[in-house]
Formats: sequence, structure tokens, C-alpha cells
Amino acid sequence: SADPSAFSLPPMAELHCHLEGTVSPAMAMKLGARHGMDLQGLLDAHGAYAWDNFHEFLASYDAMAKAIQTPEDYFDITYDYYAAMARRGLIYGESFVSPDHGQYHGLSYPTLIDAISAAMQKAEADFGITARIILIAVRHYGVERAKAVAELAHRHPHPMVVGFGMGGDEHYLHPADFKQAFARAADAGLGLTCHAGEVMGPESIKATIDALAVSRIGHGVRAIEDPALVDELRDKGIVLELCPGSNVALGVYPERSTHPLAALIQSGLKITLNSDDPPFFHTDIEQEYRNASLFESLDAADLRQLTRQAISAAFCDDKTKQRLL
Ligand code: ES4
Ligand code: ZN
Repeated sequence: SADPSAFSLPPMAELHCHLEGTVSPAMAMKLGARHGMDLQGLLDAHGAYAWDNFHEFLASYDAMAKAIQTPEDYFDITYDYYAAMARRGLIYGESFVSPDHGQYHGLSYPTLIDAISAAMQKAEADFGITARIILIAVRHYGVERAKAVAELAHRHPHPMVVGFGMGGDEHYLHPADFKQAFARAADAGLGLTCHAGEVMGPESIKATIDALAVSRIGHGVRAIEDPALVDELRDKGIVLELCPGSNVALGVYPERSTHPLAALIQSGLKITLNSDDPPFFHTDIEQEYRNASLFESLDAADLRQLTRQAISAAFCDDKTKQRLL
């Protein structure tokens, strides 16, 4: 079995992390002060984000995100995250970015993307870390807003924007309702991913892959409950963006030791490790790698293989992948 303290972690990569969800409580207070907002109410007595269930988490996330207002704010949160993670050994990251949140404060799409891209490029220059943007639609904001996000990508192609995805409340609407949005994003040359099989079961994953041409599923962890679905995902080479720490924080599994990561690896599915909304879920990508060595006995070579898997499933161009592999 692998003792995580006995070896240094290999270089890491992650495909599933929400940019607004990387904002630490300290950074949130800094942004709040910058804009004269009191965000203390979002924190518990220990200074951590306070929430009790998935809906409260989404509400807390939205309330915090209201403090991210200007291009400078977006630059700062992006640079802050990638500088910190580069120091931990992250070599590649894709950030979900929600244009809906940016537009709330009147930021135009090109302004938003330029600010985030500039921070990613500075992090690359300073630390050698490579980052890209995946636009994300929020499911419970509805079909029209999802189509509008895809339309922005179509109208304003940008080399740092490489994917389109959808998160939010999985109970709301049906994946088929979002066919047009995903088709428009695919037509813009973007890779496709969609959250499914996290708060809902395998039927939600099945509905997603039947309706939408995704090559990756956000979470997808509950696929393990349906052997036929596992076979289909394996046959189609669909990659799971697993976020074990997030799953435990949200109560999808009662504790890390009961998470089905080992079974998912055994099943032969293509899987990756991810942090989702790190400070909200008391995790980060390094913690996810360490926990996989601790709980699933993955050794340094196994973890390196997960990094390779993430890079081969990444939405960046092939030349970038070759450089990172
Ligand atoms: C999410 Cl839309 C969104 N943002 C952040 N975290 C999420 N989890 C599920 N959907
Ligand atoms: Zn997510």
C-alpha cells in the first residue's frame, strides 16, 4: 500500500474546477473590502464558507461571486489560484468560467475572457503552469441563457476558451433541452462536458450521453451503480471528471472511505481527479491526489497515470498536450 508521505506527488492536472469556486475566504473578504460589501455572513465561526446542503452551497457560491466584479477582480482570483496551485505541482488546469456571473456586473464577454486569459498567461510566464477556460452554463438559469453562453463562444472565438460545459442543479430540466446550446458550442470548435450523476443517479448520466455529444462527464461518479452504463462509457471512451472531496462535502457519500473511486478505477473507465470548488469543499487538487494514495493505495506511478489521463482528455490543442505529456 502507498504511504503518501513516502513519495513526492507527481505533476498534477485537473479538468474540473469552477473559477468562482476557487476564491478563498481571505480573497473573498479582500474583494468585499474593495467593493464595500460585507461578506462576513457567508463565513462560519472558523472563517470557512458556511452552507449545509447543495442548494445552500449554490446560494453561498452566488453570494460570494457577487464580489467578483471588475476585470481586476477576475485577474486577481485567477492568478491567485494558479500561482498557489503551481507551487503545489499543478502543471495544467481547466477553469469553468460562468459568463452569467460576469455579466451580472456588466462585464462584457470579451472583457471577462481577456482578464482571465491575461492572468493565466502571467501564471504561465511566472510559474510554467498552463491553464485554459471552459465556459459553463448554469442549468437552473434555463435553456435560453445556456444558448446565450454558447452563442458568445461562437461569436467571439478565443484561443484560451477551449470547452463548453453545464453545471448547476441537476434536477432542473432535461439534458435534451440543452441540445441546441451544446451543438452551437461544438460548432464553435469547443470540447463538451456536462455535470451529471452527482446529485442524481446513473439515469441522469445515460440521459446526458444520449442527448449531448460530450466526451467528458462532470462527476459521473454514480455510473458505478449501473454496470451497463459503465460498459457504455468505457466503450465510448467517455472520461469522468471525479471530485471525491466535493462528493463527501456534499454528502453524496458519507465519508471518503466509502467513495467508489477504487471500483471506478477497477472498472476500466477513464477517470481524472479534480477539486471542483476547493475552499467550499475543504479540498484542493493536491489533497485529492494525496487522498487517492491514502484511501485507494495509488502509488506515484498510478497518480502519474491519472495526470496523463487528464492531459489526454483535456480540451487544449494537441501541440499543448504533447508538450505536457
Ligand atoms: C456548479 Cl454551476 C456550478 N458552479 C459551481 N459548482 C457547481 N457544482 C455543481 N454545479
Ligand atoms: Zn462542478
